[in-house]
Amino acid sequence: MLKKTLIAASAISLSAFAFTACGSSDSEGGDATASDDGSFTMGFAQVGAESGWRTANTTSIQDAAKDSGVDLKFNDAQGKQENQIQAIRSYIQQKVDVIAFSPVVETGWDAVLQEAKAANIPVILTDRAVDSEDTSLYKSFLGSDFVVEGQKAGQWLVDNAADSDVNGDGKINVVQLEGTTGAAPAIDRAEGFADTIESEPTIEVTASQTGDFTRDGGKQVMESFLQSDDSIDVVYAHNDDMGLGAIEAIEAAGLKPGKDIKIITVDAVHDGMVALSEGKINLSVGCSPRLGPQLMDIAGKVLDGEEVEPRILTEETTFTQEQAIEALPDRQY
Ligand code: GYE
Repeated sequence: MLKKTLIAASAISLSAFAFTACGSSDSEGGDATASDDGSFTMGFAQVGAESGWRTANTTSIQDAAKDSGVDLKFNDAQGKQENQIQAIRSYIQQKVDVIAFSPVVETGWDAVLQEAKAANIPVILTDRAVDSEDTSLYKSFLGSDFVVEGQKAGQWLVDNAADSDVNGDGKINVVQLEGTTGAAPAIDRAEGFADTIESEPTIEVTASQTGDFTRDGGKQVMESFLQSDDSIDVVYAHNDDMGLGAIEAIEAAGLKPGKDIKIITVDAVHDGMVALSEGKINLSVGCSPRLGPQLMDIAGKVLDGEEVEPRILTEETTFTQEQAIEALPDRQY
């Protein structure tokens, strides 16, 4: 037991060293105030690099930190909650001024968030929610409303039900590619969609499985769906990347994505928008990854002692094939 604790402790201090070595902060931190010139140190614990959305989100955060003179310490947790917890603990040890993170899953954050609170380091949730009942554990949650995104996806299908019974059996059979199990966007996008399609009894989700928000995951799950079911009318993918993986599987099976099987995705980031403009995706629900500028702004306010809203929503839209063709030339992600 003691040995285990020692190993764990040395792993943490080793990684703390690794983080320190990459950063260059001379801030005292831990006192929840920015320095006189408004600059501060932020520790950011990112989910990983699982999707085009995530890559654009990371770029936005890094660019915004640079633009606002924030000393950013950045960690990529490779999709693992334990890595994120370790990164947050390291930021606490380093006494950063503020911690921001995008929680890979909703549950299991109370202990580490209590440690940050005890160290007087404010925390800002970015993009994804935690299910902690104690909302004093974080100052604000910035990001999209994923339930609404699921509702928009469902509403499009309800509105286009007449054209979506591709195989003509009188039912609209939907297969769902879920995001990472336990992640807020996977839970909420499934819920919003399910609630909305209830108004159209011919629509039914016949199979649903996680593709972990990755292209490969989406491809593999779609391959197995196609092998066991030849009556699929629609794919609802919780992000573009899984939809793009599904497109590969559908084409490999000799079918036309967007025609023989309709595809609805969420994110509307670059590669998804291209597939949409080519007619391979039928609708993509927008979810902006460009949270960096707003995040730096909120962090600055928190450190200045200003009140911030506990929930800050980003505004989103949806894209049809025609709208994707129009939007693509000026789109930065
Ligand atoms: O939709 C997906 C990514 O949390 C909103 O995570 C984000 C989701 C996004 O992997 O592509």
